[in-house]
Amino acid sequence: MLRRLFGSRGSRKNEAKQEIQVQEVTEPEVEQQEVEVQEVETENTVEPVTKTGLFARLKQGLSKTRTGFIDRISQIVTGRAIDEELFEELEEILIQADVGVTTTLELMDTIRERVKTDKITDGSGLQSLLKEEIVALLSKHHQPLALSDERPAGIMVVGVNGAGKTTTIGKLAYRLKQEQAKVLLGAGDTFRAAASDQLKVWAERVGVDVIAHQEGADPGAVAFDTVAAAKARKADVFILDTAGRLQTKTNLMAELGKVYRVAKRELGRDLDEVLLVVDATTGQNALSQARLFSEAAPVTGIVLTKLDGTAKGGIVLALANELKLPVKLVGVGEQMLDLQDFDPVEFTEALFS
Ligand SMILES: Nc1nc2c(ncn2[C@@H]2O[C@H](COP(=O)(O)OP(=O)(O)O)[C@@H](O)[C@H]2O)c(=O)[nH]1
Ligand SMILES: [Mg+2]
Repeated sequence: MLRRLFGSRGSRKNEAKQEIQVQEVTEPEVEQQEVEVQEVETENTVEPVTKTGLFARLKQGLSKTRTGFIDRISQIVTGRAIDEELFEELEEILIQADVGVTTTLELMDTIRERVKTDKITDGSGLQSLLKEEIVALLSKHHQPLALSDERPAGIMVVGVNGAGKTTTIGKLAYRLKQEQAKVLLGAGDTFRAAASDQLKVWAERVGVDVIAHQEGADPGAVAFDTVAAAKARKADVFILDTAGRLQTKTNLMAELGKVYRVAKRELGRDLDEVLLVVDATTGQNALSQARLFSEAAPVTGIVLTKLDGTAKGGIVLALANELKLPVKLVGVGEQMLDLQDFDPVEFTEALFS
């Protein structure tokens, strides 16, 4: 979970010093966050402590889904013999948790098969089997967030309005900064002045710079300037925000494609990641968002936000199974530390524990 995207490099520390003004503003907050985590755990080295802290946050963030999904499964399987009625009840819970009909039916087929071949006869065996099959399903197309060694690395963030794009960028910038990376943000949501203000607030908190234009400006121009500035300032990574748009509005989707091409041309290669931010509470619509955004821009992965706000976290299974796109990050709250690498085993563990 704490996989580093960037190694810590001494030379970057000197560069970071040039941004001293911004850092002064933000350091108290950053330290506060760290203290919070350390209080949850304790002792010795920072690494295991923080890791346990992140797992606790993930568990906490998944508590609604655990109650509405996994706990209900525990209730129905406990002390039951396995029969068709139990399978049907399980199926119903999966569908209600937003796993989706297609994925539920596939999952249930596998489970029915394995119950036979593994000669499972009791409810607790069935639950262990389900857990194993969930890990297998989530691992199918799994790929972590990956930034190449070329500098600057480029990330573009897309999605519908209110999905959590800007918040995700803030959290991701925080994390990269912790890894000693020099980060530059691009305020590509030029629809409303409030949108770039929101990004600036995050930037100030985290202690990174932002490239922004006036309200109503061409988002392609922001993309161009962001990449050019990232190169000129020798940034390690830039993250480009974009305006939210409905996947059904074809002209706006075409504009997104243009913004991507401008960034790509100026960078001289494909961006490292085009992250589609999806709100976990939107249910099965997430699948349609993923399909149509992928047609407009070369989406490389999904960020699933607001898992803390829903009992229907089963959507992650539908996304992992029905799209060729990996879920790369999950959002489990509004704070800086509430963005985590998606790890199939850890995620399932947090869900079942
Ligand atoms: N609870 C919770 N809220 C989130 C999460 N991610 C984003 N939000 C909230 O969702 C709202 C919309 O987020 P924003 O980043 O502005 O969405 P954008 O329109 O896609 O840029 C804000 O109030 C965020 O604080 C999350 O993982 N959990
Ligand atoms: Mg936004």
